[in-house]
Amino acid sequence: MLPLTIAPDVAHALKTGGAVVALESTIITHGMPYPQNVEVAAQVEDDIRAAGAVPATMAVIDGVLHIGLEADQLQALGQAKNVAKISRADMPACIATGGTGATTVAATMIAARMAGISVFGTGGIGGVHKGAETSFDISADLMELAQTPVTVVAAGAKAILDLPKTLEVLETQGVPVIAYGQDSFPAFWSATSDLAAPLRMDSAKEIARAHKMRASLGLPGGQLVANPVPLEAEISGAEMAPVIAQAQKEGDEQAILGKAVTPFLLARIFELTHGRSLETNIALVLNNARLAAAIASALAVE
Ligand code: PSU
Ligand code: MN
Repeated sequence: MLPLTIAPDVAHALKTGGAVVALESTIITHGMPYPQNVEVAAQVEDDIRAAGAVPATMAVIDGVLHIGLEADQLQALGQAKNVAKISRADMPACIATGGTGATTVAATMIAARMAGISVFGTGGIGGVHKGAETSFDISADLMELAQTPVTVVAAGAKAILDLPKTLEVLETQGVPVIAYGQDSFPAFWSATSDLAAPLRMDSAKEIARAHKMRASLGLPGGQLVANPVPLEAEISGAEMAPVIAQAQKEGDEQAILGKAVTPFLLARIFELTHGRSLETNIALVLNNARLAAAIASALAVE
């Protein structure tokens, strides 16, 4: 038996065909420092409600999979130390052993699919790391997008990753990558990169239709919607490049590996930019939540 708790407002929306947006919790526990992490998590939920949808933040708490968290649970997660970061591989063991863990993009997609939630808003997805040709470090997020039918709204992929290789793997896996309102594939802190996105759409309605069409064709998997950070909040690629290179060099020197790589780089980049990267991160997460709410609303009426 699966220990599962669905928050009352989420359960109600799902039952009545209302719009619901899934949210991850690794961004809270491993992606941002306290107290901004908890403030942003609450603001994201407020913005989704203001847009007429219901937020469902996912986490495993004491062996129970939660679809939608209460404010005090968000607070506790945001302050807790040593919360596990759970992806597809870790989820069953975490639940079975009564553990507590924050869900990555992959694990959040799994939880969303189980609950019947089709749209998920986050910051950036995991991808192919630089040097993957020797480290084999490729995020499970990419394979999840290929098999779990959830549309994920992210600000592209972080420039700490190898973006061309990330796009190649997504193509190989048959994942539609849709830039929102522009041709360029966004690079998280920067609104554009020098890579063209494979697809472009200009409305939430089109994205909702494409989501439904994948199911109509009997295709597994979801879609990645790459939503550029608002221009007034971006940090240009030229400005980020040396910062990323520095963080990467330190990570290599300290032999940071596996799950620890992404949190290490995000924390170092926060320090190296004197907190500016976090301002940008917050702006893009809120922007993605609003687009996710619009897509979920469009899906609800289609
Ligand atoms: N993007 C952010 N902050 C984060 C992450 C992504 O802005 O904390 C997290 C997401 O949960 C994503 C995970 O699924 O990092 C990817 O980790 P890895 O590279 O270890 O697969
Ligand atoms: Mn990895």
